[in-house]
Amino acid sequence: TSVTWTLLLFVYFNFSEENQSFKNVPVKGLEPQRPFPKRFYPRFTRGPAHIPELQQKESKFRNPLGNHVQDPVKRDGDFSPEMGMIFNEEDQEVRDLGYQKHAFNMLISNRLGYHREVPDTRDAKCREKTYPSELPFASVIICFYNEALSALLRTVHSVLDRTPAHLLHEIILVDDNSELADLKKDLVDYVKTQLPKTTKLVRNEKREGLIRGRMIGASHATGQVLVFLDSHCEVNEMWLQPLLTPIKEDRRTVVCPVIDIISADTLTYSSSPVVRGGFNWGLHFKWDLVPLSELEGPEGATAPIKSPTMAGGLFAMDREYFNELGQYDSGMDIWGGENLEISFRIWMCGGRLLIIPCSRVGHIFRKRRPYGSPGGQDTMAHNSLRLAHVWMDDYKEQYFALRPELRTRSYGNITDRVELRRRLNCKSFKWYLDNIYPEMQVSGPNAKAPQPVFINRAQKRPKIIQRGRLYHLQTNKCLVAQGHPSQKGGLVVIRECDYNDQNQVWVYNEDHELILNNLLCLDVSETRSSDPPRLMKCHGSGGSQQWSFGKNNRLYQVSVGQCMKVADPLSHKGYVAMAICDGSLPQQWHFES
Ligand code: UD2
Ligand code: MN
Repeated sequence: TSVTWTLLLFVYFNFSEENQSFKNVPVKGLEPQRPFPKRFYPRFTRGPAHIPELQQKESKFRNPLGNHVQDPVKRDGDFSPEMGMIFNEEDQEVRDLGYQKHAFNMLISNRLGYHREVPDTRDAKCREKTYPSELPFASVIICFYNEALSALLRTVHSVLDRTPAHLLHEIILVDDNSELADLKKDLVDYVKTQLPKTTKLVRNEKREGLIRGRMIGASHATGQVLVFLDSHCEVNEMWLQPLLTPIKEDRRTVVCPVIDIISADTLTYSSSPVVRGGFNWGLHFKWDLVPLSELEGPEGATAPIKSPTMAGGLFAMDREYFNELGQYDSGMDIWGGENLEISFRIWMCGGRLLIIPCSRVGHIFRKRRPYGSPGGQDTMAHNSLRLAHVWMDDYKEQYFALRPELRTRSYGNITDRVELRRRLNCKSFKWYLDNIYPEMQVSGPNAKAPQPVFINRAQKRPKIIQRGRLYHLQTNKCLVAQGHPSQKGGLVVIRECDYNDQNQVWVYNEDHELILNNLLCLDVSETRSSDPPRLMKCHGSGGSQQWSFGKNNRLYQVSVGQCMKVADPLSHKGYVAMAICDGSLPQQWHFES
C-alpha cells in the first residue's frame, strides 16, 4: 500500500499545477480541494458492510460467503456465484432497479465497491515485453449518461490504480446531462473530495449523446493522447503503455485494447479472444476472426493487429491527430455509427487502426441499451445514413438494398464532412474494401469474385458436470416440466420421481446451466425476479440461466440472487418459486446422479 500511496501523492503533486489551464472552462465540482483527501480510496463505500455474511469475505476472488459453497466450477479465478445474494427487500429493489435502469446487476456492482483486482488476461508473453519509459501522456475521457455510480467510479479508480502517474495527465468525466440524483450530487462531492485534482467533471447543459459528448471531452483535454473509455469499464494490468507505444512511433496510428468481458449478470471479468473489427452491410459492427496472415511473424500472438473497424468505445489517439482528422461528425446523435465512421476515415485518410493484444480493458456488455434518445428517434439509422453518404461512394447501395425505407430519409447537412474528406485527400471506399477489408462480401452492382466464407467464433459446447435428477428433500419428489419438456416458457413443478423417465433427467454443465432432457434450460425472468422459473432455450450467456448448489442444499439462481423453493409443499400442484435463501426445508434440493 505504501507504493500506492507514493504513486498517488505523485499524481497529486505532479499535476496540481497543470490544472490551471482548466480554469476558464465550465467544469463543475472543481472548487478548491483539501490537500490530502481523507479517504482517497474508500474500500466498500456502497458495499453491504451491514451484511455479516459478506463481512467474512477474505479475497475478492473467493466466494464472498466463505468456503461452504460446493460449486465445482472455477471460472477465471473470480467467479463468485453468490455475490448477488438477496438478503432483504432493499437488496431486491437495488437489483431490480439496476436491471431496469442500467441493464446489469447493480447489486453486485455496488457490493464490489470502487476497487477490485481483475484476472490478468494477457498472453504470458506480454509480461516479458518492455515499453519506452518516455511515452506521450494521456487524457482519459469518459462520457456517461445515467450510469450506475459504482460502475462509473470503478472505471475511474481502475484507471487511477493501474496507470503510472507520469502517463496519466488527467481524467475528464463528461456527464451527458444525467437525471439520476446520485450522479448530480454524490458524484460531484466525490470528485471534489475523494479524487485527485486531475480528475475533472464537465456537465452538458443538455443531452448531447456520446458522440458530441466525446468531442466536448476532447475539447477540454490537454494531454498528448486522448484515451476514450465507456463508463462501465475496468482497465487491466499495464493497459496503457502498449497503447501509447505505437502512437509514439507513428502519430497517425489509432489503437484499441482487447475488450474483455465483464458479465452484466455476475460482473465476472473474463478474457476475450483476440478478434478484430468488421461490419456488415446493415452497417452493424461485428467481430471477425483474425486472418492467419495477420498472426504470422516473430511476435506471434502479442503483435498489434490491423483492424478494419473499431467497436467504438475504447481507443487511444494522438490529440492533435484527432483534431486534424475531423474529430467526429457532430451531426450524429446519441448512439451508433460513429465507430464505423471514424474507422473508415482513419484508413481512407492515411492513418491506420490497430488492436493491441497486450492491452486489456474489461467492459460490461449488456443485452439491451437501457436508455433511449430524447425524441425517441432511431439515431443509429440517422448516423449510419450520414456516414454512408459521406464515406461509402456507390457502396452505399449495399446498405440501401437492405434498408430501402432509408433511401428517402433526410439526414441533415453533410457538406462539412464531404469537404473534410476532400481536404484530407482521402482514398475511395473501394480502396478501403480492396486493401483493408478484402473479406467483405459484395453482392449486386459492386460484386466481385466470391471470397471464402468467414468462420465465426467457434461455438464451444460446455462440459457436462453431472447428469441426474433434481430431488426435493422435503417432499421426496423430483423437478419436472409441467407440460412437455420441449415447450418453451413452460413452468417446472415437482412430481413423483420416476427413475426410468428421461423427462426427469437434468444435466448440470460447466456454464452452470440446468438442462432438462437435453432440451431447454432452467431460466428466470431478468427484470421480474418474483416470476417463477421456467424452461427456455439455452442462450449460453449465463445470468438468468446460471444456477449453483450451495450450503443447506440450496439451489441458488445467480442473476436473481435467490433460491428455488417449493411454493407449498403440501399442495399437490407442486409449484416452485424463487425466494430469499433461508435454508428452510422447502428450499432443499439434491442433484442425484
Ligand atoms: C458500443 C461502444 C460505444 C459506442 C457505441 C456506438 C464499446 C465497448 N462500446 O456500444 O462506446 O461506440 O457502440 O455508438 O465499444 N452515453 C452518453 N450519452 C448518451 C448515450 C450514451 O454519454 O446519450 C455514454 C454511455 O454512458 C457509455 C457510452 O456513452 O459510457 C457508450 O454507450 P453504451 O455503453 O450504451 O454503448 P455500447 O457499449 O452498447
Ligand atoms: Mn458500453
